[in-house]
This record gives sequence, structure tokens and C-alpha cells, in this order.
Amino acid sequence: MAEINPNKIAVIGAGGVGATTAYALMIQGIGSEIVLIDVNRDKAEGEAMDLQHGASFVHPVDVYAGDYSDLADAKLIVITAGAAQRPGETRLDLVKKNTGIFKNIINSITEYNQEGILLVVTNPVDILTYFTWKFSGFPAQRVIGSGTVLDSSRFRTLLSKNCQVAASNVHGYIIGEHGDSEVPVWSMTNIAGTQIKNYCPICSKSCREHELTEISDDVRNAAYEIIDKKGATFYAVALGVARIARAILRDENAVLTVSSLMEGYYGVNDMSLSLPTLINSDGIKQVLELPLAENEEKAFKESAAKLKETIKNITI
Ligand code: 6V0
Repeated sequence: MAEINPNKIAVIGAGGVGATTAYALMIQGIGSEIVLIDVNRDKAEGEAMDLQHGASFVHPVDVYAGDYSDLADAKLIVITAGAAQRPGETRLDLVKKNTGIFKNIINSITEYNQEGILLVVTNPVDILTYFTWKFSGFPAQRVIGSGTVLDSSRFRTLLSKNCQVAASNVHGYIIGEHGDSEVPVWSMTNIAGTQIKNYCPICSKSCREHELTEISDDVRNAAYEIIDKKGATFYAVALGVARIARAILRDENAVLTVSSLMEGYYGVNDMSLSLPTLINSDGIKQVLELPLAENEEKAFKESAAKLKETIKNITI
């Protein structure tokens, strides 16, 4: 096996999410070598050429199309390959199609690379993260799903707009499934270190009674709405993936709501879900089992039970 290059990122799947992820990495100076791999080689080559032609405007970076042997020394392998949601389709509808595709992809990865970190983005991301862990035989620490990183960003962004406070000063997490059963953790949501329910009386804006609850509903439904309007979502998720990549390549110990193997957190085992998690160059440093409100813990367990049911019905 080749020695790992700590600045090399492979992106498998050069579609909307994969190509935009490469672009987000490139313009933020994350990684100095980015290889794109796709069953459609022309697509990977076209995207790589288009990206590489902007190299004079950003930090030095080599972007190229390759095949699986090119990921032998990759520190991070981002998987965005597979079928995407069609209008009206849930993420779980994708499960059968994409589990089959993943079995082949993970076999091809492990043939060349056993030491890198796998970052799953393809939906349904929690289920595919779990199967990636199973198929790869990698330690759970090095198998990560983008999980609810995107949802947590949507949550902070909508709260930011509503409360008229910069998104970077609004803190909040969406946990559980990246999907319909996701859970907003209102009890930990805060602005300037002040729990949201205590911030509201300080704020000059008088919200309608249900305005905040509507925000978490809008977060849950955001992907459906965007897919109805433009057929896919890729910008925000690509920025989320770049954020996770930065935490890994720069050894940040950042807290991000990625999906990873549940090992007894809130009593949940043997599946992948999102919780606030410390991420560094080893991958997952620690999943944070923070004190949740009773209703939030209950909703998290229900989210887990729903996914467990789906996993049970998958035959590989
Ligand atoms: P897309 O634009 O159809 O791109 C998918 C790409 O995968 C295409 O270029 C295919 O050729 C390629 N592909 C298919 N099979 C293989 C294979 N076996 N090996 C290599 N490449 C292959 O889809 P898009 O990029 O929009 O979406 C990709 C995935 O990301 C979908 O499953 C989405 O549902 C998922 N998303 C996940 C999000 C998240 O937050 N986790 C957010 C948005 C989309």
C-alpha cells in the first residue's frame, strides 16, 4: 500500500455534488491534489479540466480524473456516486439502488487503500455510511457520513435570518437521520451563549408563537423544495463536505454533526446516525453524548428505530 498523502482528496462520483465539492475544496484551499473518479469517465475528465483551468486563481492544486488505483495514497475519499433523489422520492427510496452500487465501490477502494478516511455523502447517507463500515472493514473512526451537517447549517442559517444575527453566532444541531425523522435540538440552540428561549425576550423582534418551530420544519423539507424547483441540491452540501474535509486535513477537533457508527449512545447500537462529533485527522475523535431534553432523546431513539427497520429489510 502507498504512503498516505495528507493533502490528497479523492472524490468518487463527479456529478452535481461531487464536482461542486471539488470546486468548494479548491476555492477554499483544502487539499493540494484532488482526483475525480466516475463510471462516466468523460464526465470526470470534463469536470476536472474545467476545475483545473481555474488553478491560477487559487492556491496551488492539481485536479485530475483518475481511476481507483489513483486513490491509493488519498487521505480522504469522498463518495458521492450513485442515484440521486427524483422529485417526490424520499432518501430511503434510494436505498436499494445505492447499497448495490456501494458494495462494488467499497471493494474497489479497499483494493488500493486501507488507511484513508471514507466520507459518505450519497443518500440515504446514514444507511450507506453503516454499510460502508461493514463492507470496508475499516475501523468505525475512519468511516464518516456527511449526516446532518447540511441540516445543521440550514437550521443555523434560517435561525440567523429570522433572528437577524450572523449565522456564525447562532449555534444549533440537527441530529438523528439525515432525512424525515431528523431531530432539532432546541434545548442546546443558542445565540451568544444564551439558550434560544431566553434570547427571544432580549430580541427586539416579536416572533409569532410557532415561528421557530416552523424553522425546523422548513429545514426538514428543504431538500424536497429545492429538488422540486431545480431538480437537485449540491451547493450547500458541497460546502458542508468541504467543512468536514477541512476538519480532517487540518486536524481541527471541530464539532460537526456527522453520521457515524452508534456504539450505545442514548442506547442506540449497530447503525450510523448523526450526533455532535469531534473530527480531526484521525477521523472521528469522539461522539459527544450531550444531555438532551427528554422529548429530544425520545425523538432520536424513534429516528434510530425507523432506520433500524429499513436496515433489517435490506438484502445484500
Ligand atoms: P448526480 O449528478 O446524478 O451524480 C452522480 C454521479 O455518480 C454521476 O456522475 C454518475 O455517473 C456517478 N456514478 C454512478 N454510479 C457510479 C459508480 N458505480 N462509480 C462511480 N460513479 C458512479 O447526483 P448528485 O451528484 O446530485 O447526487 C449524488 C448523491 O448525493 C445522491 O445520492 C444524492 O441524493 C446525494 N446527496 C446527498 C446530500 C447529503 O446531505 N448527504 C445532499 C445532496 C445530495
